[in-house]
Amino acid sequence: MERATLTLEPDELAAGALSSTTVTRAAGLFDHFGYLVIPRAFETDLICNLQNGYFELIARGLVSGRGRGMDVGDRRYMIPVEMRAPFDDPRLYAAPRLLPILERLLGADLVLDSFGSVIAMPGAAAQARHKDHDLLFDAERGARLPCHAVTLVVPLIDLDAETGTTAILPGSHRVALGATVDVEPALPLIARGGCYLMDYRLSHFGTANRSTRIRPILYIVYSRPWFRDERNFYSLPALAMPAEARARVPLRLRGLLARLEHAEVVVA
Ligand SMILES: O=C(O)CCC(=O)C(=O)O
Repeated sequence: MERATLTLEPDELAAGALSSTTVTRAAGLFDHFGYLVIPRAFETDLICNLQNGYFELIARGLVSGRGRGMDVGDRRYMIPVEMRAPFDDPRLYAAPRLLPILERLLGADLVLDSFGSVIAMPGAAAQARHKDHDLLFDAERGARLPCHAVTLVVPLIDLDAETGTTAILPGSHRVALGATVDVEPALPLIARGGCYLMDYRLSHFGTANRSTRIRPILYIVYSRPWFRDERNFYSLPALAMPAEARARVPLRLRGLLARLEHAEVVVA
């Protein structure tokens, strides 16, 4: 069992909502470890739809690695995903079992900052350890601040020792990248439906994919409204949703998706 794992109670799973005790426990674990693994965060049918949708994109050549995204390691690519069906499902970007935790961590006026995926091809070597973004201001001050952005990772296949996972250095959100963190990495090997949240300051790396299967994960970033990741999205679109999907966004979630107002639409 991972150190920072949030196990949901049967009544929370049935109701699809979290108790305030669970939200407080989740926020405390996240603040301490810098990450949180949440098995059974999503409904199985949603993950099946997302998996089918992603494999369809691959079949249509839209997730072909080079040219469609950015190399982020050996045979590993970051690929933007347009938020059209099934990726426009509010149960994904505003998951009822996750949104209360994200709101507690980032404030009620949090926004979706980017929506994409990382795909590790069969045989991909491990990534170099990194943080997705520098600490704010300088390392000493940035490490002491509350969290300003969170990455939600949603695996689209079951993660096991062969497919690999994301190796997470617990507590590394509180130190600069080069600083020694004397801890064993956490290796969330979770089944589909589970996810992990990572503080944007966390040191981590994708492990090798030793299987013959591709390993796609959705990589979705939420932030406080004053932070925008310009570092990783200078050439790739951070967010894209076609007009017909935008029209279906529930009113209560328009604030969360406010950045779509300025986002370009990627035509597949
Ligand atoms: O492939 C993974 O598991 C993680 C990828 C990642 O952390 C990154 O590209 O920043």
